[in-house]
Amino acid sequence: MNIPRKHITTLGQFIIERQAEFPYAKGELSRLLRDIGIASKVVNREVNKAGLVDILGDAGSVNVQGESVKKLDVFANEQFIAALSSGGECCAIASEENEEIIPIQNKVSGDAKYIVAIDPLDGSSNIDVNVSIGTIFSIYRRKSGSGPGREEDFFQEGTQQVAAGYVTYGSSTMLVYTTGHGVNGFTLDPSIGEFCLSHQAMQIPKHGKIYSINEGNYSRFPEGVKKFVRYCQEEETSSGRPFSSRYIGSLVADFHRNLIKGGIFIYPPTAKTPRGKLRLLYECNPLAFIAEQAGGKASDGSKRILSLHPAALHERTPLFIGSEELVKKAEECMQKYSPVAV
Ligand code: P6P
Repeated sequence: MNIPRKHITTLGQFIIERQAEFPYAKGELSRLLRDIGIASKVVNREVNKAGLVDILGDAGSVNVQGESVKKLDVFANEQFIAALSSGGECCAIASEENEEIIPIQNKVSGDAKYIVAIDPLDGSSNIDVNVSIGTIFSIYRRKSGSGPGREEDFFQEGTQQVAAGYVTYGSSTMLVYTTGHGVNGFTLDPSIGEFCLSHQAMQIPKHGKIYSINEGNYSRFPEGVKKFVRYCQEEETSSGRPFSSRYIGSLVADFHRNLIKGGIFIYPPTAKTPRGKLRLLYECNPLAFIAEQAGGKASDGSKRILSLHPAALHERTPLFIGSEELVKKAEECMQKYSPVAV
């Protein structure tokens, strides 16, 4: 019996089909997204081999964050820089792994109109314990004229993003992205080497029952965050409480689970780290764009993440992100018990 094969839409086909959403588009953003998809497949291949090939372990160097760098971090960073530099659509990159921006000057990118902020391999401390890790990217139009992009091109509010997405390298590898017209997820089919549409028009459940926060830092949390955590732990069946605590310690994995199941992820400010740990440009802004496009919410505990104005490439911000109702409840607690950031 000839069983009709379910229609497969690859990432490349989807991007081209949806290109019509961009008036006056000449295909540059489509090619840029495809370049990122190709680099992700190369990184995925090495992530999957990490246990087999001597690519684990510290590369002996430390990155701009003062964290020991794993060889896979270096490899991933090199892959995305190479793909974006040769693709001809990007005129500058801001990477977590590089203190300064990487201006791109080649004969084609002289008039490249896009810049990319990227965390090439987030959660790298989980590489050698085989926990899901991820890539996070954010795309803006350049503000400067022509030639290589400049640092000031990156100091735009998150509302100016033209696209954002992440790749989660886990039990399966998925690429999830938005261009401001909803969120779509693609699962890598290794048998054909293609990202295939698997999660169309993703929406985060309004009523999440998961909270994700590193409770090991509880004693350092602002009073408002402590109150919210206790709210999640109270017995109150009509609201489904107590909620479940789920924390992987890998931002992309925690965010992806909450996007699908509903929930809230919090990386709060503390007295020791008043701006939290996560970076605005290449972690919080892209995930906030996706969260809002999926019907969720993202703030720093009071202000919308996408309205924050960056003044430095690696600046940090507290992050409250996920199901709208849970983020609003956490903001209420912060407003009532910790009105001023600690
Ligand atoms: P903590 C990984 O190092 C990372 O940057 C994110 O992926 C993750 O959400 C966070 O740090 C975990 O930080 O302090 O809870 O270990």
